Amino acid sequence: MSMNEINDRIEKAERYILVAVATGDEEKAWTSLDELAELLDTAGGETACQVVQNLQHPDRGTYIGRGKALEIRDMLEVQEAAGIICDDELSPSQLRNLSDLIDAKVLDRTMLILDIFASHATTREGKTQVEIAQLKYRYSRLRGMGDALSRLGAGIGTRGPGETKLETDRRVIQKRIKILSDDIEDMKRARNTTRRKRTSNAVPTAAIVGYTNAGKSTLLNRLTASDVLSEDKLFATLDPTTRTAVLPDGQTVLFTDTVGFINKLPHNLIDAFRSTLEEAKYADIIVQVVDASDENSELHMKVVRDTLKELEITGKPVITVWNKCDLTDGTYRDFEADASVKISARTGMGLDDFYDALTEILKKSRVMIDTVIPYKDASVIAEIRKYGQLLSEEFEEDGTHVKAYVPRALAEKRGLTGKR
Ligand SMILES: Nc1nc2c(ncn2[C@@H]2O[C@H](COP(=O)(O)OP(=O)(O)OP(=O)(O)O)[C@@H](O)[C@H]2O)c(=O)[nH]1
Ligand SMILES: [Mg+2]
Repeated sequence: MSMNEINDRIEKAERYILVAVATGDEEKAWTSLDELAELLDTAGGETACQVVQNLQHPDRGTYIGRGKALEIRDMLEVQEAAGIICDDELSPSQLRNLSDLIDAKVLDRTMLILDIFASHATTREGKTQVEIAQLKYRYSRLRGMGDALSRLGAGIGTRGPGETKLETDRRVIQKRIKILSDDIEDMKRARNTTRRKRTSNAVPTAAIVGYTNAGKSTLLNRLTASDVLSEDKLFATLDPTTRTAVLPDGQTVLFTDTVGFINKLPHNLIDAFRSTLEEAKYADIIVQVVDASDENSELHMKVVRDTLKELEITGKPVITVWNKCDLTDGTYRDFEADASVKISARTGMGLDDFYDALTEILKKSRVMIDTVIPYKDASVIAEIRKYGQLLSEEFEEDGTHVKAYVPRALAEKRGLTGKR
């Protein structure tokens, strides 16, 4: 291959002007634009410049207002930009009007996030979920906006999961959404079966949740000696991964790593990922990872709390883990959590505190048993050993006299009682 051919193959990064409307708090708009720039970087694009327009509310027809749109159109050439990316989800008419006004590519935050999800999805379930979200977004925007879509060419915002090409015919889209949704239902059934198997073992489960890039996968790897992909990119993880960890006191716990949350996470995506996030819904404990070194950690925690509420993942004990404390040494507390610890998943600092907090919470969800188990039920003792904490066992005439802490679920399943 000649050098020219090689150069042709290396796609030039697409450059975009990032645009936000501030409706009062301008600082917040700039912060959000910085995050949009990170998203663009993750998608392989480049930020040309950032623009904030102060308005009482986003313009219904053009998002930033006609005048500003024309101003930006004139900036495109100087900035060598392929188009603009708006920091909010545009309505179909905003998308169409803006696209006509600036006569270049127009993307929004949702399209960008969907694009990243599409390229990061690896499992069949993940790919299907992303494609549904993309198709739903397209479906509501196709009518009368062939132009805006064709301007996008083949770049960011048009990429489907894997090899699939994104469909542009409304009728075909509707059919495809139906097929994919049925597929998801099947996968969900399989997932439920696996989970039931797991819960019938009565092993406590903990879901690791948090803002994207907080260090969830790094923590999972640290706790369970695995090597789930972790990188300094947004949304490195899309599919939930469950691994076993053995705590210092010998007790087994299952940890599930989940997809990260982000401010203004597209609704279609939340819906699409509902089934994988059910792993968190059925967990006994929520481990919330926060990047303590990020100046926006408060906002991130609020987003995580709100998203969990929306997914109806509530009423569970929460351990808030302030991560990346190798980079910062402030005082961190979360008064809404049941426990709050400072750690570094990277260096291992503070892990003992984490284990202590976890053990303490697990104890509360465990019961003390003091009972005689007939010799023919020896397998129950094996279960206690595996999932609980055996304090003493004495061999008596009609069976083994056992004192132990066991998960409540196991006690109930085996009819183990507190008094002999
Ligand atoms: N300095 C420092 N960096 C960390 C720590 N934990 C994670 N990181 C880094 O933070 C980045 C993100 O880590 P991940 O574990 O991929 O984060 P995540 O929450 O799984 O992110 P997504 O899956 O993308 O939502 C990586 O570059 C990690 O190496 C830590 O304790 N200290
Ligand atoms: Mg991850």
